[in-house]
Amino acid sequence: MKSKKQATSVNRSENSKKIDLDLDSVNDASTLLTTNQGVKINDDQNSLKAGPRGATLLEDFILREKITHFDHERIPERIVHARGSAAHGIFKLYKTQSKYTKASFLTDTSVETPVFVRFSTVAGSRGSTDLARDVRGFAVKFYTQEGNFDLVGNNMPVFFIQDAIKFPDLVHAVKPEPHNEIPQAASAHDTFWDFISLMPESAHMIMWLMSDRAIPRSYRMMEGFGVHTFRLINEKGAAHFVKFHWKPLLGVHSLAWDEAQKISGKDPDFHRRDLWESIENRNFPEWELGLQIIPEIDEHKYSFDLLDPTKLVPEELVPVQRVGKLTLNRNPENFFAETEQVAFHVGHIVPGIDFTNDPLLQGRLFSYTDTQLIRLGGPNFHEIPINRPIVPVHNNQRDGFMRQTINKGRTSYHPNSLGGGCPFQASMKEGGFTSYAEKIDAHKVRERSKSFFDHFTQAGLFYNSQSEPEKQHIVDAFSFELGKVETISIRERMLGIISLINKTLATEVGYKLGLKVPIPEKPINKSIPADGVEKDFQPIESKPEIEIAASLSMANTVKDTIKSRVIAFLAADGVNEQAIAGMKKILEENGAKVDIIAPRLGRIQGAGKKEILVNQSFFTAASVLYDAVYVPGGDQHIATLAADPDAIHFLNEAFRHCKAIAFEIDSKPLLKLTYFGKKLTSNKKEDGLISSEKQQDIRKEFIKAISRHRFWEREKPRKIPA
Ligand code: HDE
Repeated sequence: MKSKKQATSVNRSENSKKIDLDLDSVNDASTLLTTNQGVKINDDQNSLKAGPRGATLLEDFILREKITHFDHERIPERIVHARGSAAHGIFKLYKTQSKYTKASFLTDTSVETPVFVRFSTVAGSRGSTDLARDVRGFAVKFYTQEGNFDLVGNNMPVFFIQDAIKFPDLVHAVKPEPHNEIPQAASAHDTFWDFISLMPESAHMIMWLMSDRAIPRSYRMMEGFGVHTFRLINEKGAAHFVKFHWKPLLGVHSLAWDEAQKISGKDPDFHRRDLWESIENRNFPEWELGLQIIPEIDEHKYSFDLLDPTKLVPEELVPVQRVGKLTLNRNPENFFAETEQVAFHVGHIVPGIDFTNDPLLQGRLFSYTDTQLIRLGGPNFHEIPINRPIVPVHNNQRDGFMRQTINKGRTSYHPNSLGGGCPFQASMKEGGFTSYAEKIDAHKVRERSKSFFDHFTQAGLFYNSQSEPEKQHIVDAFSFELGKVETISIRERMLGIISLINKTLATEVGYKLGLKVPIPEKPINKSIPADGVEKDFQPIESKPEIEIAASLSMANTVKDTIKSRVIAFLAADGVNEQAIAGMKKILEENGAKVDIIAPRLGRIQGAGKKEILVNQSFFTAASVLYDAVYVPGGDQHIATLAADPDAIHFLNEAFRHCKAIAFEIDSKPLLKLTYFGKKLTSNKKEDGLISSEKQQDIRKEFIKAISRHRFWEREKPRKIPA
């Protein structure tokens, strides 16, 4: 056996060429080919046959093992959240939260808790695009010193439905339609909007889904939310309600919808690649864990019900306290073993954290174990390395498919005397989990609390809190999605629901759909109260505590960094190398990445005869994959680009998607050929267009512009070709 780091040859056959490999990528147990039973294989080229031209023998256990394993390489993908990407990291607490919880990872600031985080889209299958308009999963497994805690959240703080019993209906409606399996990873189809238009409780979530939050720039630039209200329990057994948040240190940023659709073609792995490369480049993604703490006494204080997962607690009412930092610093070694096999469960909690009666959360507590049984093939999925806690596991559970542990001894029951009574129950002092003793005194009913029946107030609050461009994007998203719906009555019914959220929004969407806003059908909540008589409850309208919540708009996010942004430099032979070098240096010093894009790969020659390495060509790159564009000067280079339609398209598209573009004064002949070049001749200053003619310090101005992310105001008037 060779040591792990030693270079070696992987194939020992006499005539084969020796290949030197870093043994990190090779199984370190042995360098010889073996069966799964460890038997060394002598011939991996031929199956066992009755003579060279004879039938293959059933006896060939090597062939059968190999083919059988291959046949089972794919496991059922997740029914939802199938498309995902993940990374390892650590969580570090800033300040003890012992006032609220006894969970050690939230009380002991000396501990670094290892984590594994998986981001996902919901509707698409495993191979679908990262860029779907969709909710993003944000699932975090904390390997704490008291066992695993999974915070299985999303990038939106609310959900479509209030009760778990509707989840299969929701998912059937959004998945590709059953007769023709169309469309993939998209909610823009009849069955989804049919369901939604009949489910008024989804109104708030639909506003988030139609907003730019559904098309993030990067997983690293998304917020995360635990969605449900949970409980924190302290050492004395006292409880507080809590909402969990993740706040990205790079701010919350999104793409343009046109851009997202194009990226789906140019690089459907865009988010996966972005996460992977950021970690490889040591631009470690970071979030702060935020807690909104609500005393138990305030349970009924608000105009909404804390147990209703279609409502959020505005930060303006209960501030988010940032208590620690999550840093993702290591990519998985093996996608299948880690990202695919990780099994999250909202029911994985540790002492100091507990549930509430949110009916969606209660249903999830059943679903996540059940789904792993089918997906990972049995009850032993906790033994897969990525799912194992870092603390020892001792119990009397035994056997089953794929059992890894070799339990020793005679006893697998409790109480026992033959095994000395082991394993023992843990007292509270020893860290044993005890459930919060919430008082329950009620009739058994299939009913929903009336406090869940205000479906439109927070949907309206969300809309009112958006900036003008964000509002416009919501109009566009509804117009796109409902425009793809074939059944006119569904479009109309949905328009009616939108009018209950905001009349102007409904009128604008109606205009785009060529439909009059109908008088909305009265949404009805069917319920059977305790007296057994079926009643229809009309939605209620509560008086919100606030009219606008600034925290809900991405316009108010962090906009002071260009860290990890990717900037395109367009160049051709004859480019001014000093301009390139100067701009590149300052952007990289500020944490951005630069790609030189030219008509061909290889090296180009600058005006001063210096060679410049090209990173991408117009064949391999596209403006939608970049955050900003820089056009250096140089007569010959500008003339070449001006004659290249791909270069002109690149610039037009970057302009259309509201990106920062910086150009040196001598690039004018190229810019004149672009859509926005005409604007340059006027003296009117266009935000985000930076020219060495107009700005004193083009480099400083460019950095400021990139950190603003996008200049959405540019979309007005909205007739920009590209
Ligand atoms: Fe999930 N959800 N969910 N969900 N969910 C799954 O579990 C389910 C809900 C969320 O990266 C499944 O292992 C039910 C809300 C994430 O592996 C499944 C209900 C929120 C992930 C399941 C919900 C989530 C899942 C599919 C309604 C945000 C991906 C595969 C009662 C707070 C985790 C799996 C990963 C995955 C069921 C609603 C988040 C089938 C029944 C609300 C991030 O068990």
